[in-house]
Amino acid sequence: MKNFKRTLITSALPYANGPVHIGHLAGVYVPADIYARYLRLKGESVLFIGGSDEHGVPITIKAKKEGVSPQNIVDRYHGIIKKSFEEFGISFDVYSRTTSQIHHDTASQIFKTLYDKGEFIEKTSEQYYDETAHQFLADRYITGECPHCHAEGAYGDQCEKCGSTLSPMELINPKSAISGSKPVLRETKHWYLPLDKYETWLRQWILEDHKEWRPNVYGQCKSWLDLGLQPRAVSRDLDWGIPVPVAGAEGKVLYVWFDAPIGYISNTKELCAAHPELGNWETWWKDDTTRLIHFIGKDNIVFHCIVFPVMLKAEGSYILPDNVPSNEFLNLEGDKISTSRNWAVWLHEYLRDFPGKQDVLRYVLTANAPETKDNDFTWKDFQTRNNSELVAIYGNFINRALVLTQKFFDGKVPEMGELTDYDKTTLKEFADVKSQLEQLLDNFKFRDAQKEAMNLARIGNKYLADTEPWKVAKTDMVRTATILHLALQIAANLAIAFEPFLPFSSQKLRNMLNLKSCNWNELGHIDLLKVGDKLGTPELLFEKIEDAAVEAQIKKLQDTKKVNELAAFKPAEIKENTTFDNFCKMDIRVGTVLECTKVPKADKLLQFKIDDGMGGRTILSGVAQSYPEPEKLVGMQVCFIVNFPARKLKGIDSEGMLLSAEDADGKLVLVSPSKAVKNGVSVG
Ligand code: B3M
Ligand code: ZN
Repeated sequence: MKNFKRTLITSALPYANGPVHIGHLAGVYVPADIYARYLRLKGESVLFIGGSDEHGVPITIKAKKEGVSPQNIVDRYHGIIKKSFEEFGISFDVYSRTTSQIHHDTASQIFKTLYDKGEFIEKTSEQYYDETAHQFLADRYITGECPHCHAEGAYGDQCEKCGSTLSPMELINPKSAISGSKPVLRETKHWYLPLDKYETWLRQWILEDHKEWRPNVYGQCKSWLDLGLQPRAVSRDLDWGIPVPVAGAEGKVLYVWFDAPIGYISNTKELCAAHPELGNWETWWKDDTTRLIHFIGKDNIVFHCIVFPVMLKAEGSYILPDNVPSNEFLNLEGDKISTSRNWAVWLHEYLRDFPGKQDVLRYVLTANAPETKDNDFTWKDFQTRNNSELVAIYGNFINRALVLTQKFFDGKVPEMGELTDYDKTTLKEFADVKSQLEQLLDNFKFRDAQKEAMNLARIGNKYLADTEPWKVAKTDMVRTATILHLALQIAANLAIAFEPFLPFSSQKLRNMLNLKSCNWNELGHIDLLKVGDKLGTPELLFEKIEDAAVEAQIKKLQDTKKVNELAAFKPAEIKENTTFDNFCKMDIRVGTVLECTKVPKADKLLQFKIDDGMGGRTILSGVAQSYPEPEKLVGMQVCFIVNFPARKLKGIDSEGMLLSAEDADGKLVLVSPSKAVKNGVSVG
């Protein structure tokens, strides 16, 4: 292991075209923040770099849709995203943006250096051009019929219906999404980064020298390398982005994935310029005693493990990442999180619904972190983890220790007397919590690390439950003092151990304990509080989350699902023409339900007794699953066909057929006149 002197932590730059949701937090920002806080607490030299990714086609599409400029879009979302991160305690040293001047200069400079070194291949190819809008079309700007599933409206890069990856040339009947016109092919020149040239080097650097990378990351890199790398275009014909800084490149900008990772460098520069005490930015990026760690989601692996390292290697003066702890995806209630389907828990909405509960979400997202495989967030699990872990274990322990100290010792840390064997066993149990936590955190196992911290709370909680100081106080104040002394020392340890994970609660706990310092190296000590120290006022560290609160969230998601289903609903195709005579042959009538009951041994059927104005009739209908309380239908008017031959179902004669329609949930809804009419009247 190399002797590193400092750590540079980066976290993926989110696209500034929408707010951030729990998937972002779980996948990238919470783990990166835990790591940054942990290293800072250890007194190490660390920078944590963030920022918004403000270029790329999706931003221009959103702007066009809203009829505003791309700048307007990124200004809006950069603000919203930055605020959400602040509110959740993501402790960036800098959170800047790729539209900054310093970033434009830095990215142009790096492109220029590679260009001058002859690192790019120039290639002319044919691309779709919109002659009405006078511009080349990005893949997303071309729609047409999917060559695989033949759905209309597939994009030039992907068909959302069948999920296949496409190239614009494969689309059948391509259309420009800008003008609607048929695009033509036109020649255009672009610059390509020859990844293939670096394949041998990459194989050595990743597959041999970084076997310690997470299996999902290592595996993805290996399959890319095994498939063989191709030169990748690093420029685009677009009017939003960083202009390609060479002569003859008018109307062309750097590909967003070329400039975005350079944002890590630009943002470091910006930070160091404003804070000379942090040293020169180059020390952070060019000195090989700096350890560079990229936190990202799995869809960004190739860019951070292959493309960006090749850019840096080709440039020649930069360090390369030491590790890229990428997470898999977090799903929501069993479905993939999706911005377009609004299937997400948005951070700003969470805070509106659960004010002050940032740590609860941080805790649950880490407890379920998708470190090795995709994981699921459910509101039920959120509630359970809060109520039976944060409240019942951690919160309960802290509350007991503090309230009892208040009650028996006037809120001052009591004297520690002689230790019993049980005390000693308890102390032993948490003696190595520091080394255990370090072992996990150093290896990016945040989920297990948090479990370990919770285990310490469990030890404390059990200690009080077993020693029962509230009972001992009736007979032995010396022993009570010892118990509470130890409990308070464990509490102080918890404030440190949980700081990286639950920073808000740790701060609150430190206030309650009047604990001034918070130093990782003191973890495991039992002299963090001094006898006679006055404690602050005890407050609840966590509160119970009631059923109604999570039910409201579940309901909100169910409503979203309904809206999506309605939006996705496509009416059936119109049947072959019929004639008026044919229509008139159908005798449809209106009647009132007199009785309605379940048919025994048939879970789909209801038996209707209907006043049809002609002496009444019985009709069986397969709507039982849609009407669990059939008696409620009594009195309602329904429509039915009367000139069907009667048929026997479950031994009962059914004399007609009720009309119904399917709702968004697939439930059948009986057709009823919008106003009362006479029973027996014809529908036509
Ligand atoms: N904006 C993609 C994303 O948000 C991209 C990450 C850039 S990191 C340099 O998934
Ligand atoms: Zn398709």
